[in-house]
Amino acid sequence: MARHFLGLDCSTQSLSACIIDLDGGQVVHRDAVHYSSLPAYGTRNGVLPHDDDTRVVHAPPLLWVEALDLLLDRLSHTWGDLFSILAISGSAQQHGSVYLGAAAKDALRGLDAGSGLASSLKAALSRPTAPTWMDSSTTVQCAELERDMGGALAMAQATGSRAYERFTAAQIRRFHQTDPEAYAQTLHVALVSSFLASVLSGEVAPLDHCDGSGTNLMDIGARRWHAGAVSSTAPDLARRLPELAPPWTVIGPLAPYFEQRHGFNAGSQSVIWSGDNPCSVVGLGLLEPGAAAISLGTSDTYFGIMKECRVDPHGEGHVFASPAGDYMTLICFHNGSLAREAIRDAHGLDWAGFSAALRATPPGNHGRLMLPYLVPEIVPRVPRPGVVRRGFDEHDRDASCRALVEAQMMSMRLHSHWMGARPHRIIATGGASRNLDILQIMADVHGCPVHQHKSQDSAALGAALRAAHAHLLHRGEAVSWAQLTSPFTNQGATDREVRPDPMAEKTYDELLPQYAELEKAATH
Ligand code: ADP
Ligand code: XUL
Repeated sequence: MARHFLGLDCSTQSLSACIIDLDGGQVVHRDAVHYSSLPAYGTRNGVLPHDDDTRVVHAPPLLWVEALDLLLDRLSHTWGDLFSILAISGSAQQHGSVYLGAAAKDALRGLDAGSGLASSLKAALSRPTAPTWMDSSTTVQCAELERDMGGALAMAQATGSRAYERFTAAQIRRFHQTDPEAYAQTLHVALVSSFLASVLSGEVAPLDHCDGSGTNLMDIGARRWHAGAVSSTAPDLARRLPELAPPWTVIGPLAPYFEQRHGFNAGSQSVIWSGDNPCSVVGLGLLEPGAAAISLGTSDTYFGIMKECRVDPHGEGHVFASPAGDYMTLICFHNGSLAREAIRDAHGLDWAGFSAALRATPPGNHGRLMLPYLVPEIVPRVPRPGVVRRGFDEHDRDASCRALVEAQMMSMRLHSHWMGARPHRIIATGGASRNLDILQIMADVHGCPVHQHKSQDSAALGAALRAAHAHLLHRGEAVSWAQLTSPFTNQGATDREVRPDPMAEKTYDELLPQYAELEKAATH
């Protein structure tokens, strides 16, 4: 019988699934539920609008669990019997936190197949919404945390990153400060990944080391909670945090709910979840230093592998534990796909029109530059939105589209210097990686070939591969990451490689210092 594994990806805008056949070395099914198909939760692009403060960006956890029921229902119709799935793991948007109260343990243990996940878990939450990675409302708390840890660099050396607004520590601190009663009612603080793993397991689940690295609370070298960071974040936090565990941990069998409602095998395993960027590392087969990956999802991220832990001296980048056991570097840009969509929509274009505008303008855009901070930016740190244009105005459609994408790519090149040698190859993934005109600018700015990953869902694929890896290890079988991932990630005949144009490369080498100057003037 074929050995099937399911990977889920709870991302900002959708929940997706990827089923792999391990022996056939291929993805056998994919499906997704976009959160806009659950309008009762009132989200836009997967998050809740906040009337008073645009820096506050939360999402309702019950939306994610209702999407899970919907997706699993769909899978049993569009793919077939879920009985053959041996193990499930997942990938989730990083940093976001879910707050569970006294009723959580019983609610998780007693998930009711008749009423569904959302109604079974309603009473489990001590806070109805979860702050997400898009939230930038905690600048004050970041300063307080860094002060307590002995400064930004000390924080980075201890936890892999300086204090960041979206990281879980600052979010927990703000929650405690603004709503101490609800904090007191909170028995468990989960991350999105460990919350959904808890639902699948029917018990409070551990958090994997990779997603733990996105909290500012984990000792990045020792991979355990950092006592000083935990105690300075909020009172009695230590007992509220999940256990930390390696990314190949089998939590146990799936909760009976999933057999009763969705037809899974009672012995099917629930494997620890991880963050979406760490899962992409596996899904892209990025196991050694040298190549970099760029994910063009709701956020744009730039990441690579590092053998030993070396933090960014400027404090802009992060070091995370990697799912294969060593380290990964990561930089996250807030103005990613939604900024591209905003400029596209402002000029009444569709993606074909946006691409046509990129093709109608030359590399370097005649020196026209943009700083595209449509929302507060993470890197460089820009607390208040503001768009800067040099040499054109907002009505110039073609110049705007090119200036935006060039800015995004130049910013990635500029802010990834600290990672060391420039990559010899970039692997592109995420929703916008299907756009070859964007990938051409990526190749030209970075001066190396860009490999378009076969599919845009490397995070869900990575989760499925992690499920297989944990399952095999649990059975005592030797398993190498390279062997496991290569049938799924090797470049095949259908993949595209976008090569840099030497003239364009030269243009960008000359333009980069000007972009850096403009950025410096606007952000200092
Ligand atoms: P996430 O995983 O963060 O929810 P995805 O990786 O699924 O996001 O990417 C979704 C984004 O992909 C959309 O917001 C959209 O802007 C972008 N996208 C989809 N198709 C194209 C295209 N042809 N060109 C550029 N961007 C695209
Ligand atoms: C990474 C980050 C985002 C989220 C959402 O640090 O904040 O990439 O993981 O995808």
